[in-house]
Amino acid sequence: MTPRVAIIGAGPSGLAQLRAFQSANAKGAEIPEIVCFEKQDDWGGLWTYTWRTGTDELGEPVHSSMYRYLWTNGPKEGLEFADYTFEEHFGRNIASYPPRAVMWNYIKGRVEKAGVRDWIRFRTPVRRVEFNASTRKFRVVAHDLVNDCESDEQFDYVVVASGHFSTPNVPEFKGFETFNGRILHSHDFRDAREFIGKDILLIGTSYSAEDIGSQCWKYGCRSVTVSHRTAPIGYKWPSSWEEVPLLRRVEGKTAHFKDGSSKKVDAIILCTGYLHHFPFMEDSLKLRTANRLAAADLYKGVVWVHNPQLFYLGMQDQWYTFNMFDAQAWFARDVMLGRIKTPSRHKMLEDVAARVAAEDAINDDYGPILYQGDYVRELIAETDYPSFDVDASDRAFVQWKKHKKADIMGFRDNGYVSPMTGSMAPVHHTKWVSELDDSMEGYLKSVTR
Ligand code: FAD
Ligand code: NA7
Repeated sequence: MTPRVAIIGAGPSGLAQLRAFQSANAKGAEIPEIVCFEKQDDWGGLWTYTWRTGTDELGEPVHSSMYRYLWTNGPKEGLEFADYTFEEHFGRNIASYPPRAVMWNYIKGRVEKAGVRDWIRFRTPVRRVEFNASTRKFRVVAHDLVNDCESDEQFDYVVVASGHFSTPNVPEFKGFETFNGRILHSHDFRDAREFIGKDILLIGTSYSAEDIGSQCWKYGCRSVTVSHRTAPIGYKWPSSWEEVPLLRRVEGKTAHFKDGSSKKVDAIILCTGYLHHFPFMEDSLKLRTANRLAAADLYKGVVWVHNPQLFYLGMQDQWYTFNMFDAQAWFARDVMLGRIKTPSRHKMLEDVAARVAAEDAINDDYGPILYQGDYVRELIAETDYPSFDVDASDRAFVQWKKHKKADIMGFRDNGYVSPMTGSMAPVHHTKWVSELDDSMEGYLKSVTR
């Protein structure tokens, strides 16, 4: 009987898995029957924009955490598909930090070309995955939201590609229940213009804090205060920014910090990250990991060490994204096709431990980039995923980091060399600080500075 594969999610990771199987099939390989379950009504994962927050029109938690005016926070040269370049999609090279709509178009372009949309059941969240040790099959229960009915099917393999930047981590601080302003998590942030003229307080010091603060500053908030638990971000911020220690309590509209200082604020945005959240996986199959480069219990960062018929894609903290998901999907595909044999559980656990130790030994800002570049290099060497110049991607990331340190509001005005074509990206026609148009048409206008 033809084996059956269930893929959970049609974001960049799930789509990488579809493309991996389709490309093997196009080269003459027999492939399993594929069913991809996707809870949203379109593909692209986080890159689909919705104005909605909370629950959607069918009562599902809204997946996307992306917001208006979002431009990529890292260079596109770190995520380019090796089998589908930006030049192929847009007919020319484009600048290095595309806004969300441009990225979504690029993501869709590859899978439209591959013709895999029919493998996806949209508006169908997976509710339950169980494994039967005697039949060695998974039971997958999914909910067709439109017709409000459940399916209950057996699969030989399951690939979890449901993302991990969607379920917010929401700490509470003393006085929140009586705060006289707005409190939200970055997952629910949508439009910086809401905060024009306001004093905002951000908790957290990672990408969401940096970018949401920069957005609000760019669109005209009055001040940005960033509160840290561990250490300040430390970039050269504009004059209306300040970095302060951790929030202790709020009273009325006044926020009090650990060092005794205080500030009156209109809104508090919790940029406190996300939870790896898999309520649909039975306990023994559930990934429990921190947001780190070496995710727990995943051999080669992909295969569930406790049951190698189960795969998790894209569960690491991410510098590399799309081409890393591809490298993982090609690897998972080859395990499922029997082209790659997984070692004993003991050896797989050793592999995880070695990755954790290597990550723990990193001691500078650039180490994580090179670590993840090495990981991508390792995986692509083991499959027929097109080889590419990972060094060029590493270099783009290293330059990106330096550009941020030099000018946090200007780093997006730089361009980098494509690891796929070797061509240098043009600079965008308008400087990021004064570019208020994030539409695809606006971005692709061929006006030069
Ligand atoms: P997701 O994109 O989250 O896709 C997961 C999919 O699974 C979704 O479509 C979801 O609906 C579906 N799903 C979830 N649960 C179920 C279920 N039970 N049943 C069926 N379907 C389900 N990366 C970059 O490279 N550059 C950036 O600039 C960048 N900016 C970002 C900005 C923000 C605000 C965030 C939150 C992330 C950003 N990222 C960025 C990282 C992002 O994680 C990746 O780019 C990418 O979207 C991850 O792909 P994924 O498929 O693993 O997960
Ligand atoms: P991250 O990268 O997981 O960062 C979370 C931040 O939140 C980090 O600075 C944490 O501080 C901070 N945090 C977490 N819990 C708390 C509490 N309880 N109190 C104070 N501070 C806290 O999440 P992001 O949303 O920034 O980025 C996720 C993705 O979205 C990323 O890939 C981007 O591309 C967009 P810590 O340093 O641990 O003290």
